[in-house]
Amino acid sequence: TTGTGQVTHQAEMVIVANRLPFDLEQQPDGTTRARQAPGGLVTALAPILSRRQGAWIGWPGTPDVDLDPTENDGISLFPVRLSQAEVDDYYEGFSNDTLWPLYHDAVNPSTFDRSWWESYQAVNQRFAERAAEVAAPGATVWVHDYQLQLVPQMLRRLRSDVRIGFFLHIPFPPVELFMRLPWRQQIITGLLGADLIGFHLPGGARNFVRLAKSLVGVSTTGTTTMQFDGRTIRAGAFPISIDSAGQASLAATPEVHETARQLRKDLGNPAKIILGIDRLDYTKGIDVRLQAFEELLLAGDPSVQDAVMIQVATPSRERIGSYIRMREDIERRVGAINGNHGRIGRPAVHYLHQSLPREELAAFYVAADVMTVTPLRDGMNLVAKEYVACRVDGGGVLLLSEFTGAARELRTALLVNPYDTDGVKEGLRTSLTMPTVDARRRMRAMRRQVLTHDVDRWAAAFLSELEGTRDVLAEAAGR
Ligand code: ADQ
Repeated sequence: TTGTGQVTHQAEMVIVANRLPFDLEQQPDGTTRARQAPGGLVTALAPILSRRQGAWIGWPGTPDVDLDPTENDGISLFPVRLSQAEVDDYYEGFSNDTLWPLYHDAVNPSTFDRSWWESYQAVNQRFAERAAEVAAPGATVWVHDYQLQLVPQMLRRLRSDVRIGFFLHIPFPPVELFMRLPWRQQIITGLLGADLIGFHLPGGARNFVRLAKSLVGVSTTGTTTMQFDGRTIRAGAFPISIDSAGQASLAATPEVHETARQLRKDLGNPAKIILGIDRLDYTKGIDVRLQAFEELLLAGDPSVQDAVMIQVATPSRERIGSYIRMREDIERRVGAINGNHGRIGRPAVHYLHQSLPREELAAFYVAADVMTVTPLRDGMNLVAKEYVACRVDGGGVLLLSEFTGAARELRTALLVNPYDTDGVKEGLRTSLTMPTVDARRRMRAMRRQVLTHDVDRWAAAFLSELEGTRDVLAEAAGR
């Protein structure tokens, strides 16, 4: 598929996502090359994709460049071109400044801009057309996430023969919030082009079905099966996970062990290490945990004597106003805590605004006595699961927000309401002072959950429901 850009009806399985799983770059000789380590989603889908002439359609990450299709690890990659204006309006605008805040409980106000909506439609149409070109007759097409909610219906109009699945990686909001969206009916209709619509939680599926009934008039059988346009459409819960075994074996390597030991030493061998790892996003509640830590320090609480906090925040969406303001707020708070409570060579909070390699993240997880995951709202939260998978020693405490998808599965985490500052403080104090037997018992139950429910199982569950067979399970198990 390299070179000509002429591709027709050949892939049995097509993934459509805003981003390609690899960054693509043009070589001096004009050919395209993939770089960067693959993420969790592609790791899970790669074996299935390579068995089925799989293709992945997505934006390569740089605006205004035309790249030829290429192949990497047995997956055909089809780049979709986005102009700088489309990155501004479709991606940063409509996706990340309209839908993202609205779908996350409106924790920040959404901007409703009609020109962004125009751009969102145009880009969704382009993705749908690309998928229509690439898919083989009767192929399975799996569309991902909030940036592409119109693709299922647009693709169905072009190709009524293909089977279409859609998975939403973020929460699907309560009906009252969704109703604010000026284009609510179009979004619901767009999604109804799919045969199966997947959410992390049953509540998301229920919200969707209620809206489809009231806005589009679908009829329903049971709670999750809808009839629309002469077709049957199902909505369901498919909680995503990680490559649990891969994460655990990474954490068990001597290199990671040594890096973790060195980290503790570099920190001056504190009594406790408190860790946060997030994309720098206002939904993640980074301010919540800083506030709780600071209040315990201020009160001279014995639990934080000789504790240090590490906050790793991956740079994210750095051109959007709300992200710029939030970053300033977090960095000011970190400065204030260190100014008030640090000593020379011993800051109270270590803050890294950096993206780190997987090995290094694993060492942070291994070193951390308390992992703080305190989002105001989060679809799942894979960081919580990565921490659990990395604790091959059976130690560590997870302080987890109730408002994450992960909280439904990791029942023995220490659950907190991130809006309740006293509750988070109490949770942090409890985490720091928890008796080892109690901590280990909780961690044991969480490890059982994460190790038996990995991302392969998630992909297989979704695809077998979409295709109405158990074959995918066998396929995944046989790898
Ligand atoms: P995100 O909002 O990005 O995902 P999350 O699920 O926690 O949130 O995934 C973040 C990933 O980025 C993790 O794999 C983590 O290891 C990695 N990461 C974080 N900080 C990093 C750093 N500094 N350097 C390198 N890597 C870092 C969205 C939804 C979630 C949902 C996922 C998957 O918002 O709710 O769980 O998709 O569906």
